[in-house]
Amino acid sequence: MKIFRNLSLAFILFFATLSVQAQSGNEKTIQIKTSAVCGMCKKSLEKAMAYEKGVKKSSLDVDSKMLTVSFDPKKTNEDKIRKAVNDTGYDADDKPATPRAYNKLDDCCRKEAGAH
Ligand SMILES: [Cu+2]
Repeated sequence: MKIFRNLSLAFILFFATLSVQAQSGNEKTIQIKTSAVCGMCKKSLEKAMAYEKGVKKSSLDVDSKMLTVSFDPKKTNEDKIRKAVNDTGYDADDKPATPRAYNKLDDCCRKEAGAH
């Protein structure tokens, strides 16, 4: 009977792989390390992402500063999303914030402010 269990496991794996592939066709999820420091940063970044073309959903974890973004690869790409993060005033991985946007941030949201 063991072979049947292995077979059904193989089927489950097969269909799981299929569904992952179907999803990756029109949605991609990336993580971007940002310079966000507080809940206000979270709101501004998630709002900026909501207005960004091709972005389906986004979520920032303030503690780790990681911004998770799901997007449609046909409509946008990772560089455009990082640029949008920069234009909101935050670093995105190795790309620094756009100075003009950064200067518009509230004092508490600037990276020099540190955690609070
Ligand atoms: Cu902030």
